[in-house]
Amino acid sequence: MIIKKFKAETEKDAILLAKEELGGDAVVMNIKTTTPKGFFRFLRKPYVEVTAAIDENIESKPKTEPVTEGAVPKPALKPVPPVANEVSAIEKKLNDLQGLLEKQLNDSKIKEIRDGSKAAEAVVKPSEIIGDFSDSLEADAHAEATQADKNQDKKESKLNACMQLIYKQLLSNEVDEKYVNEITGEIENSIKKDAQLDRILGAVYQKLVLKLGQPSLIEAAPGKTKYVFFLGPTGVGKTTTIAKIASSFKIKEKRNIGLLTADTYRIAAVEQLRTYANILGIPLSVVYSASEIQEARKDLDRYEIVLVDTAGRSDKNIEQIDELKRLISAVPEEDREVYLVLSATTKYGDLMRIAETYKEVADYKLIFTKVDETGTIGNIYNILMQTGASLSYVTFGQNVPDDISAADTQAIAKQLLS
Ligand SMILES: Nc1nc2c(ncn2[C@@H]2O[C@H](COP(=O)(O)OP(=O)(O)OP(=O)(O)O)[C@@H](O)[C@H]2O)c(=O)[nH]1
Ligand SMILES: [Mg+2]
Repeated sequence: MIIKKFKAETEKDAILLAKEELGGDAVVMNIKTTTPKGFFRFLRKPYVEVTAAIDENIESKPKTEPVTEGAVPKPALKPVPPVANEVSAIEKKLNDLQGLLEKQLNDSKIKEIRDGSKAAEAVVKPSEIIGDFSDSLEADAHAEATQADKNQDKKESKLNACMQLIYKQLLSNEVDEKYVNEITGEIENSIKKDAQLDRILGAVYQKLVLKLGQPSLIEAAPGKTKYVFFLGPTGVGKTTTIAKIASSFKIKEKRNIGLLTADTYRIAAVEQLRTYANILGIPLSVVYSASEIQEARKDLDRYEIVLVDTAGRSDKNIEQIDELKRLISAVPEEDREVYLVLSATTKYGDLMRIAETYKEVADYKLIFTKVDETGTIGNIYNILMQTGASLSYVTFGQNVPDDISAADTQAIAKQLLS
């Protein structure tokens, strides 16, 4: 991975410079507008500094080739030869990095999330952070580079030491060890042995973002009604999430939407959704069994999108899971989308079991709720890797409609490294 900075008067020009030098596959990692400081600041113009990166492997290929995920075998992390001084030096850098990240998180937007004052845009832009990785480590990394080529063994031990620290960092954020091995193995196989720490971090960050993929959100099908089912265990936040999404569709996007609930299991469940439906002015239909969906569709087929609430179901109750299957099958596959709602606070083992059971019900996309209630989000990564499902939304609080956003995979990757 090569990380370079490009300065120009405008953001557009700086990105152009980056693309010219690094090629079309270059990834913009940070954009910083700098206002001149000091006595002669009036004589200097503000400028924009873009930090861009390109995978070295990609650079050696023709520049038009798309970035592909390397299917490189992933050996477990090799034990690091004891190079105590180097390890502690790198450890210090990572600690500095951690301090920097924590300061940024506390200072700025995460605080806003906790205060409940911002929604989608409140997720910290990890590109800002990765820029700071480079800034804070640049000088050290340069000094390191001049020493690094003394001999091959030393280079390898340095790389191993860096990788092991990143390895520990991912583990401490509860990324499953097998996925940590996968990531670090792929990076070790693709990065130069004498790569500097900021480059290694950048490469891991980029790898995480690629593996997390782009969020896949609810989409209307032109001329047809899309039925969007929300499934999941009890109390994870299905109904609240539906209310948040319904509000956004109705108020921000001015879409013609309907609500349907099949959750007649709890007496208060229908009333909960009806309250939101009344506030938002969205019609609500209720069905008591899968067979009633066909009848309800006669009326609901005039809406663009129908959000369907279901009763929380234990993955251990086969009968309930079968009932869910029947409910979903009442709508043809091409007219439906299924979202499995999981709480980020659920234990990894339970999440794995739930995700597997619901696979039998339908192909689903994932929504993670209650990310505000946990300090470690490794499970989001783990379940994505385990299921191969796409991530869609994350929710981070009880406030309807604010506490939801499309999953920001850059923010997640950054948090996994912080
Ligand atoms: N902290 C936090 N609480 C949430 C979030 N989403 C939902 N909740 C809360 O979780 C509780 C359960 O939410 P519901 O929407 O009723 O959950 P459900 O999955 O529909 O529950 P059942 O219908 O009983 O299966 C409520 O107190 C919500 O306010 C979130 O992102 N963060
Ligand atoms: Mg509910």
